[in-house]
Amino acid sequence: MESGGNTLKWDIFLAPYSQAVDELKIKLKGMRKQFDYESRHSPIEFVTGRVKPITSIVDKAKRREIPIPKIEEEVQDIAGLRVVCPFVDDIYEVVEMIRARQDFEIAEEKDYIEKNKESGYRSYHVIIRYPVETIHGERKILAEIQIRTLAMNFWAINEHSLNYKYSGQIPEDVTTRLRNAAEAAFRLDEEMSKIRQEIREAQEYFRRTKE
Ligand code: 0O2
Ligand code: 0O2
Repeated sequence: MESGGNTLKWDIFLAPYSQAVDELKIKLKGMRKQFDYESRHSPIEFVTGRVKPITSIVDKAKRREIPIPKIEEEVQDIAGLRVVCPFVDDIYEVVEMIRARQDFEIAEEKDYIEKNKESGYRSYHVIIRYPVETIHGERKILAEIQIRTLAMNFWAINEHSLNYKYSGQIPEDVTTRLRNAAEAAFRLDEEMSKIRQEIREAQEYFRRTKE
């Protein structure tokens, strides 16, 4: 598999990942819809998904010294899903729902909420082994589901842009500001959790007045 020359082989390699992302988006959005149908508060605000761009796969493999044949096992986020929740408690509710599902297996869980990353990053990652039905039979691929609050998401997408801008070498003063911002986001989540019931009642009132 070449990074530049042979795009057709990459297309074939990535096809089951693309199918998995499409299917998982439908399934995870389906969970949200079921809460709507039952007029219950959904722990899911929104769901997004993407297949990792070829250049990012190749860069990551090079950085980690992963040989090409090992990419499938060692680059776990080629298929990536993101579930964004209003409150921290919702994250654990979503994790429980994911654990209870019968249509895939959990390969690994990484809790970066209890223990955030050095950068300040917070999220809960569930790596799953997902069966994709292909014209050649079933193939199990790895997919990463990142579950985080709106505040964690806001921080992560901004930090990600800065990392891209500075090619991973963010200046020290910006790094410090980002760590402070991560703590502020964490405190915002804590405060919002404390007034959660009030917020829910307000949303419920708003929903009823729209009907
Ligand atoms: P709805 O009704 O808004 O839930 P798709 O193929 O359209 O399902 P796509 O093209 O991959 O999804 O888009 P993307 O960027 O992954 O976003 C998926 C969904 O998340 C979209 O909703 C976006 O509107 C929603 N979304 C993305 N960012 C935010 C955000 O910051 N806040 C909120 N509330 N929603 C966001 P859909 O699919 O159009 O459906
Ligand atoms: P992308 O597609 O650009 O987001 P590890 O060996 O555990 O350090 P690994 O195996 O890549 O690293 O897994 P990790 O760190 O659990 O999860 C990888 C993904 O989590 C990243 O994908 C990011 O999406 C997200 N992530 C992890 N740390 C950070 C961080 O400090 N800031 C932000 N914004 N996101 C983070 P990639 O590979 O960066 O690719």
